[in-house]
Amino acid sequence: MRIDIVTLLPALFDKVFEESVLGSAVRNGLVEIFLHNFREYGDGRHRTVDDTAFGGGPGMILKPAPLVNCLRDVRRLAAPGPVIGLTPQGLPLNQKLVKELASFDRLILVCGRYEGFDERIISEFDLELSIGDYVLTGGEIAAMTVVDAVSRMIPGTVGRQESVEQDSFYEGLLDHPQYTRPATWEGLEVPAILQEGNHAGIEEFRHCRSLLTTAVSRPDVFSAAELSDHDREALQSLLS
Ligand code: 6GU
Repeated sequence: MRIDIVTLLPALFDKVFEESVLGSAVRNGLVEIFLHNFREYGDGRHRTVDDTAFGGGPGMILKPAPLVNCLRDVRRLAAPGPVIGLTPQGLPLNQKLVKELASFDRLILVCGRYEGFDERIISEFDLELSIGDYVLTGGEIAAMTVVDAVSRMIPGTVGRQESVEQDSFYEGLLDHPQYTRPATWEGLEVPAILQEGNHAGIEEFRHCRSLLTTAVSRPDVFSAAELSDHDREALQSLLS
């Protein structure tokens, strides 16, 4: 997958794309990332990219021309892909959207700074995305989040694809708790069933714990999950 990122702060991305799982996906060519600084398209000697708001108000607004001119050049660099603006007004990112985004061969991510984009920039976007109900100083950290979440859906980026398939949210439920050695630590025991070789039993135990954790900590996710009759019975017996 090719990901183009349009930003005023390309240097912010360096470490994130060099290190860890994402770094190795980049080195292995599973994900190709290109950074584009739209400051280069700014007006005048100072390469100005922002101005005050019409109608007044605090903060600076990103001017349409520099960003849109940059974006048009970026689009032409490769086969088309959705142009995604990162804004707090966008569609909230979730795992289902991440999976859909991972099916494209190319994504173009546009990061804003200052108080926001001039509204005429927005019509260039195929989609606006938000990473949650809080405000960041710019879209860069949101773009990193999108790149990270999408990259790990590409086969080969995460060591074993099963680990992706067992993630929180993958089947619409949160992950079950995990344990590693030692079996007893500071008096706390790993559940006995996990220490025995009964694979069907372990599956059942984990699935029940997923259901329970989801019901307790994310009732919104739980109500959206498709439960089987077996799931309902299992929960009933846990709660009775
Ligand atoms: Cl995508 N951008 C900004 N600036 N703030 C956010 C966000 C994006 N998502 C949540 N908060």
